[in-house]
Amino acid sequence: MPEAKGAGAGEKPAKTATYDIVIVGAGFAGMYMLHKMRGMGLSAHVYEAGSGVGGTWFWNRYPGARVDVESQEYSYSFSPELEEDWHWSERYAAQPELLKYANHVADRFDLRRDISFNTRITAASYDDHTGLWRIITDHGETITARFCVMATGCLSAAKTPDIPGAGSFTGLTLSTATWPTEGVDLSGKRVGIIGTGSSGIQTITTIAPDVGELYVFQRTPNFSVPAHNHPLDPAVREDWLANRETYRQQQRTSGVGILAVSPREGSALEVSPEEREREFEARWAKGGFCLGAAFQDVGTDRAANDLLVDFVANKIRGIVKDPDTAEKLIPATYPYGAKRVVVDTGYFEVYNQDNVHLIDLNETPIETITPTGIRTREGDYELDVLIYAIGFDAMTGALDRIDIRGRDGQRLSEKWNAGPVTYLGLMVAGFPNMFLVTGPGSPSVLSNMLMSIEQHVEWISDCLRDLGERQVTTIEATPEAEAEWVAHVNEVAAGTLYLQANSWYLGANVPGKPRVFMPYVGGAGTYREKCDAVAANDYEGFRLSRSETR
Ligand code: NA7
Repeated sequence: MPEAKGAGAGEKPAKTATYDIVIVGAGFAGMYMLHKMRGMGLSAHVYEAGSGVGGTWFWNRYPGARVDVESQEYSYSFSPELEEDWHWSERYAAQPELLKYANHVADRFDLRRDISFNTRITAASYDDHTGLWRIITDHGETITARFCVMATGCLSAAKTPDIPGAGSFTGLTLSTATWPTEGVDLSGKRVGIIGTGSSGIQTITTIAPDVGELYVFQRTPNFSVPAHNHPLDPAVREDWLANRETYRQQQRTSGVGILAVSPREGSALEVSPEEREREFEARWAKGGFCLGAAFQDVGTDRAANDLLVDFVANKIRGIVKDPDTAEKLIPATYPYGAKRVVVDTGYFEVYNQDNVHLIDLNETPIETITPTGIRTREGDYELDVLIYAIGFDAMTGALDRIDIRGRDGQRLSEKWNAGPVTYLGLMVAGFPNMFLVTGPGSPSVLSNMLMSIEQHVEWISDCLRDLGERQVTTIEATPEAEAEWVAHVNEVAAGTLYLQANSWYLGANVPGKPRVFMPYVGGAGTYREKCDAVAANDYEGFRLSRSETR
């Protein structure tokens, strides 16, 4: 239980609290972490900037927001009863249903009583002397905890527009990452949207039928595959529940934690053109990420990848009637999958509507945002509404926005000046007792996030139980283990085509951010084995110690 600390006579009472563990963020990671800590009898408290649970699915309420992993796979596995009671309505759940699910979990496990909402953590510093973390909220509260778990999300720090004139627009400005809760009526409006990642593509597809005119400002075309979303077949649910244990185990040992991806062995270059086409077609018809796993070498061999690029290019040409528009929509400068592939519901089709206009920013760059719209090199677009769908400062942004200081006052953002370094994506040398959930250096965004969140939360929980049993108070990654892991993460990435695109995986979408490949691409199953082996081997690569001030 928290200990309330009193203020001296005449002093303004400063709110303070002490817990075993402070958890930052009440998304799927923070919620499960809290549940686990409670189950272990530890005092834990969650601080959340939003007014409710759900993280990504709390904030991203833009029209058409939808998960790109099959619903039953993108859900918690830790409670069979939860799985049995919850009914997903669609193959790919939409944001309102995901948020409902998050709220259902919060209710079911009575989580809210240990969550402070509308509270942002602004600073967290490690006190070398006491061995405790001192955490500050934007309400001026100070919290002390031995352990600090950053469940801050990989895509939670939205970018702010860095376009000249941004802010001068006098119409309605919206951002997909902070869409108004009450929704927005765009019917009949002249709408401009900047950005064609997942958020942009889902928004464009959904609003195109309603708006008056839609101007899509595209800097880089994205690979996008059909979701073939539909109401979830009850037979799929029954099969999932009947084989739950097997499927969950398969997820945990697989490469990305998504069974529907169905990776196929063999090279795209070694089969006949007919067989290759058949495989691509079957996967396009199935929908979702499985297309990228059609052959083993699609992610590692540019020649194999080019065959898939050609296949998708022809699909786009087949859908989009205007040949000039079709060519502009075809990604031609980077391999398939090197930027996050979008899973859409009729995206390319919207360009056949008379009211949808594609503006290729490579041909006609934006010169400035004006009070009435957007000025490109070719002319002015008058708008009623301007939507930014420009992405996130991924993986490190949410942590950078907190003033995190480890031993000797070292700032995390300074330590990460040349790119994030971690041991296993779980801890950072010099920052004892601070855990990251799905941090850089772990499979995170290259895997099923729910599965990777569970893996990290369970590893951290087991670790804390072990430390408690051994009366160890401090765990810290060694600089040597950290350096070795970072080298391994880089080495594995270098064997892939990921480095051939300017993606947010590399930090390339944020001006000035070091170009470092952040997620671990060696496979979620392999990674899990490594984490388990480290724990079994007396926390190899970590330094364990007992402080005087337990
Ligand atoms: P993304 O995937 O980073 O997409 C952002 C888009 O915005 C992308 O098309 C960018 O073009 C574009 N962008 C960003 N800044 C600008 C400027 N200044 N001018 C023009 N265009 C710009 O973010 P999302 O929110 O769509 O998706 C993030 C993830 O969430 C997604 O991958 C899923 O995992 C869920 P660029 O490609 O940089 O040329």
